[in-house]
Amino acid sequence: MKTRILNLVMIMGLSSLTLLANTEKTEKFKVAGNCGMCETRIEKAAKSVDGVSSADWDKETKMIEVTYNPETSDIHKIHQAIANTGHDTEMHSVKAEVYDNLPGCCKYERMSKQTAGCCSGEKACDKACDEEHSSHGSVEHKH
Ligand SMILES: [Cu+2]
Repeated sequence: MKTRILNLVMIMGLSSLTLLANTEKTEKFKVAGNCGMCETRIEKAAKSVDGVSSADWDKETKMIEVTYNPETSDIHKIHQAIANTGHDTEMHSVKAEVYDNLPGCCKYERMSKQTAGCCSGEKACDKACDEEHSSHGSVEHKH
């Protein structure tokens, strides 16, 4: 009887683990960049954010696919981390001096300022978004 209860507890534990894993979100967005060096830099930046389990940037399509846990991380942080290393994203543009410090081969064509994701005006910024943005350091925001 005791083992049966134990088994039941284990099964419940396992299924809640599965539930946790299911809360992971995968999102794709555009990140400006050129070469393999950019790819390494972008993916490293994305993965440096807590809660991000994978990041894969494609230098042909300029799209990054990130898988993260929305409970411990959020997409803004990921955009911000990438922009901090010198790469424009749909939400954040890089400060000129950060961009200037990139190696020559990585000097990509700057993204148009019109593409700012949450702040494009199509979708009003919510409070969390504003707070997140107000804490920006080296990132220039597109408001
Ligand atoms: Cu590069």
